[in-house]
Order: sequence, then structure tokens, then C-alpha cells
Amino acid sequence: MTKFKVSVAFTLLAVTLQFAFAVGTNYTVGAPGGLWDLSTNYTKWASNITFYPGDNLLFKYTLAHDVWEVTEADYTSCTKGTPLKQYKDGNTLIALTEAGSRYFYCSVSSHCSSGMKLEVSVVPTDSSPPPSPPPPNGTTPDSPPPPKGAAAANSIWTRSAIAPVLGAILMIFL
Ligand SMILES: *[C@@H]1O[C@H](CO)[C@@H](O)[C@H](O)[C@H]1NC(C)=O
Ligand SMILES: *[C@@H]1O[C@H](CO)[C@@H](O)[C@H](O)[C@H]1NC(C)=O
Ligand SMILES: *[C@@H]1O[C@H](CO)[C@@H](O)[C@H](O)[C@H]1NC(C)=O
Ligand SMILES: *[C@@H]1O[C@H](CO)[C@@H](O)[C@H](O)[C@H]1NC(C)=O
Ligand SMILES: [Cu+2]
Repeated sequence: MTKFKVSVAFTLLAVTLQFAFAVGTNYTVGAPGGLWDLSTNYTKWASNITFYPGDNLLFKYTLAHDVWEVTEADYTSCTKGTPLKQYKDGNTLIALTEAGSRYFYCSVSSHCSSGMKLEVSVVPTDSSPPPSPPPPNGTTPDSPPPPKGAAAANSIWTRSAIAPVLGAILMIFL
């Protein structure tokens, strides 16, 4: 095998990894029960989802609302002091590019204090939980938790597709 082939293989591998991890899931904030509004519990909504770098938040809202990205302190106290970013287009896509916490609220009137605020914790891509251990033999397992929902299918597919793609590349070039 030539050095050239090896370097081509690794270049393709790098490109594939980059592509695979760049494609995330778009999560519509509040969906499916609500959107960006005054009636959704966003703590509850976010607790149902594991956010990874590459995922996006899509805020959909009427012009009675807006979206500010703020510091943790402003988020906690609903203070309209020093917003990091302000949006009011009714259809705001926010990229979760790296691991860490992000804080959002609606700055209109007292909507933040009324609960129109969202904290999102983005976890590193390689920290997905390990598969649950097999149940002990002879016992009927409790019904498994339902899948996270249709929105999550895309990201599961994206990540599980990496292995076969890499395998195919290696078979071609090695
Ligand atoms: C997320 O939404 C943006 C903007 O609508 C779109 O360009 C992108 O393709 C979407 N990504 C996915 C994974 O659906
Ligand atoms: C939102 O949901 C969380 C978790 O289920 C709960 O602890 C909290 O009390 C709820 N908040 C409101 C305002 O209902
Ligand atoms: C959490 O996910 C479950 C399973 O998909 C779904 O039934 C439930 O409505 C979700 N809860 C919220 C608050 O979105
Ligand atoms: C699993 O099966 C083995 C062999 O039949 C038995 O000895 C063992 O006690 C079983 N373990 C459990 C947790 O049921
Ligand atoms: Cu609002």
C-alpha cells in the first residue's frame, strides 16, 4: 500500500468525520406541545432532549415575543441588562456549536419571569451514555423508555451512520 493511498484514506476519513458531526438535529423549541410562547414549560421540554454540538435550536414565535441570548446571571434574575444576542424575526435558528450551557429568554414585558426562558446544556459528542446493560436472564425487562421522538431520529441516524461509512472507506482504500 502506498503512502499516497494512506494519505487519501485519512483525508477522506477526516472529511467524513467532519461532515458526520457537522450535521445535527434541528429542535423546534417547545415542540411538539408548544412553540416559543407563554404556556410551555421549557425546563421540562429541554429535560427530554440531549443536545450535542452541531444541533440547532429553532425558535418559532409570533411578534408578540422575541429571543435574547443572555448570560447565566441575567437568565436567572430575568435582568434585561447585557444581552449577548437579540432576535425578533419570528423564526430564529441558533446553532449549538460547542459543549456548554446557553441561556435564552423572551425580553417582552415580564414574559421571562412568567417562565418564557430556556436553558440548554450541550454535552460533548463523545459523552453519549453507554448502552444499557442487558437485563438479567429469566426476568422480563421493564418496558424500555420510548424513543426521544421523531425529532431525535435524525441525530441518531447521523451518528450511527459514521461507522459504516468509515468501514466502506477503509475497504476501498486499504
Ligand atoms: C435546520 O434548519 C436550517 C434552516 O431552516 C436548514 O438549513 C438545515 O438544513 C436544517 N438542518 C437539519 C438537520 O434539518
Ligand atoms: C416545569 O417542569 C419542571 C420539571 O418537570 C417542574 O419542576 C417545574 O415545577 C415546572 N415549572 C412550572 C412553572 O410548572
Ligand atoms: C418527552 O418525550 C416523551 C417520549 O417521546 C413524550 O411522550 C413526552 O411528551 C415528552 N415530554 C415533553 C415535555 O416534551
Ligand atoms: C441466569 O441463568 C443461569 C443458568 O441458567 C442461572 O444459574 C442464573 O442464576 C441466572 N441468573 C439470573 C439473574 O437469573
Ligand atoms: Cu414573550
